[in-house]
Amino acid sequence: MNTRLIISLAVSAVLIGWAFWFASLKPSAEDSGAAAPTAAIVDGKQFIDITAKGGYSPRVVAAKAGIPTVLRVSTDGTFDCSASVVIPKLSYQKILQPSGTEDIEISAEQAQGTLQGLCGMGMYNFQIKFQ
Ligand SMILES: [Cu+2]
Repeated sequence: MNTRLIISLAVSAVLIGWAFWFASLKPSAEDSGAAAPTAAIVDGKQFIDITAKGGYSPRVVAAKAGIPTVLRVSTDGTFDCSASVVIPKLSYQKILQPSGTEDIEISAEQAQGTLQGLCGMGMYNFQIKFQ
């Protein structure tokens, strides 16, 4: 009887802790939009560089909407889950090499609004703001 109670208390403590942790992640994803680095445009094509290692940097990139874009994700000894990149809007999902670069093509039509990328677990994210 007692062990059951202890187990159920422990389980609810973990669940509550998890919910708080999740809730605390949301605002930090939004408020980093102030000083967003801007993507470089070379010969009508846009290049965005993001480094994946213990998260993504920069977290927010400002880009021009409606032009073909290459998202270049670099890894450098990345053995955490940020090497597992998911971009829901592009139906993109790939586990990158621990060190290297990966070019992800974004068509002019896809370069609209905010494009969000996540790690495989959804704990790290980055945003490309096409405007
Ligand atoms: Cu993760």
